[in-house]
Amino acid sequence: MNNDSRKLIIASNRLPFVFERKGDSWKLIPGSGGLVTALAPVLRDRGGVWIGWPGITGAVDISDQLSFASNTAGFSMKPVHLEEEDVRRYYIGLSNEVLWPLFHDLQSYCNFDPSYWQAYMDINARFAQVIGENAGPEDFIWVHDYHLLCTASELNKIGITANTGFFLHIPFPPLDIFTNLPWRTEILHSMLDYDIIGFQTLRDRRNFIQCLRTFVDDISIEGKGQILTATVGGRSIRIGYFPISIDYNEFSQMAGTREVADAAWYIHEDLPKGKIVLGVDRLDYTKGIPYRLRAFENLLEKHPELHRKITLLQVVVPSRRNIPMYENLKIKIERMVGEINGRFTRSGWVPIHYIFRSLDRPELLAYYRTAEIALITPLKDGMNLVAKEYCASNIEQTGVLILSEFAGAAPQLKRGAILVNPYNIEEVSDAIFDAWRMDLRERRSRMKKLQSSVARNDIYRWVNSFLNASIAGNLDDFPPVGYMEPL
Ligand code: ADQ
Repeated sequence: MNNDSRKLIIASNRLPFVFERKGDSWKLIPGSGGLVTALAPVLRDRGGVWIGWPGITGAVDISDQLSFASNTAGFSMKPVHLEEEDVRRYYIGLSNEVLWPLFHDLQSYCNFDPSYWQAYMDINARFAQVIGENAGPEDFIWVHDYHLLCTASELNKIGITANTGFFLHIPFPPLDIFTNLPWRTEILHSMLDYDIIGFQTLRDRRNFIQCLRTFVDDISIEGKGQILTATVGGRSIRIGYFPISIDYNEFSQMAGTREVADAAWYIHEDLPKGKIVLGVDRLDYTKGIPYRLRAFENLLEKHPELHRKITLLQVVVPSRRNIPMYENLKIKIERMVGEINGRFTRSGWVPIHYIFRSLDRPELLAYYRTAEIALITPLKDGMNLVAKEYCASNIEQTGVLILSEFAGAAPQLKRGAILVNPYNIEEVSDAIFDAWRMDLRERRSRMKKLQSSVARNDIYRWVNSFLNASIAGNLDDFPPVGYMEPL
């Protein structure tokens, strides 16, 4: 795969650009999600096609903008068109009101509306159609994430024979939770039409295998190490785990620029009172922001000596605003920030600074570089790239990472981070206190461990590892990517 001429076809729900209306025309904005951050540099380097929904509905001609986006990005982009009703049932519905909460173990947030399923399958078939129009038999088709679990079976139906791979960016839930899914067997069987299936962590793969053993008749699973082989109906499917990462060098080099250094200086100049605790998340109930705010409040209650000496800077990037639960979460966060600030603010010191907008890269890096403590406490997360970005950007090596044990990044980063249960408010509050008073030597030693682990296992290693696993002849010798130890 590395040095042959087979094209790489990427399919994901969204194209790596967002189209936003500006009067009579459309403006292109680079996407901000983890998937875009991870894959754009790779496609740019090797060329290929990215297939996805441009994010707008209706009969709008965006071909000029797509050509422009393709030229700018350095790879071709092909759109999959969705109508309002498709968005409502496939995207908001099955993807984000069923699979997203269920796969993050939040089954009480699910809306198992029966009308969602057919729409989900229809759109997976539409993606397959566009993939089929762009892929030759020798190409490798790499499909991403929970919106497209069933695309391989639709590719089969239209006779596409190219090799296919699938990577799930979010967690795969334990059997007890997955069992609740009304379409559990259909989904598992469809997933088995991919030639290789990748998960973020050993935890996710273990859950998936357990579900396969429970719901798929006559399946056998063999092998050990990073890649297993499942055999069913005369077909073999590779199943592995591939912890995603970041472009470490790009982050650390950019964090060292004058522009970022100046911006970082201004951030601390504005907040001269002690240490900054940084939270950076997409607006999402899986990221645990309300629990985090409670933990910070608990810290201020227990440690009056920290008043005026610590500030929580919570950055939230707007996301999925068309889904009511997300709008409610925003209101909840703003109310909590207001209440805590109302209680503790003193002249010259506001304990929580709240930013609700997307930041450009240098600004984001300035926050990473200058914050003494990063507080990253998702209730569950496939990986969490913010944790890795913080480490890469903390070039003075004085920062402390507090990380949820339920983030996919936890097994890799546990030797340098302080791991916490995000639901345990007392524990998180104690962890902030420990980080606040940690001496310089320990901070340095922990940050060095974190940085060397993220630098070794960067995004390029992730992509190579997935693509090599897709074609490797002998899996016994398959080199493990990154860390192997389970949590
Ligand atoms: P996300 O849920 O989006 O990704 P994450 O991995 O943390 O979560 O990635 C978020 C990305 O958004 C980061 O690259 C970060 O730089 C960027 N970002 C965050 N706040 C921002 C801000 N205010 N302004 C600009 N950019 C901001 C999904 C899964 C994760 C998995 C990734 C990749 O949910 O678990 O790690 O895909 O597989």
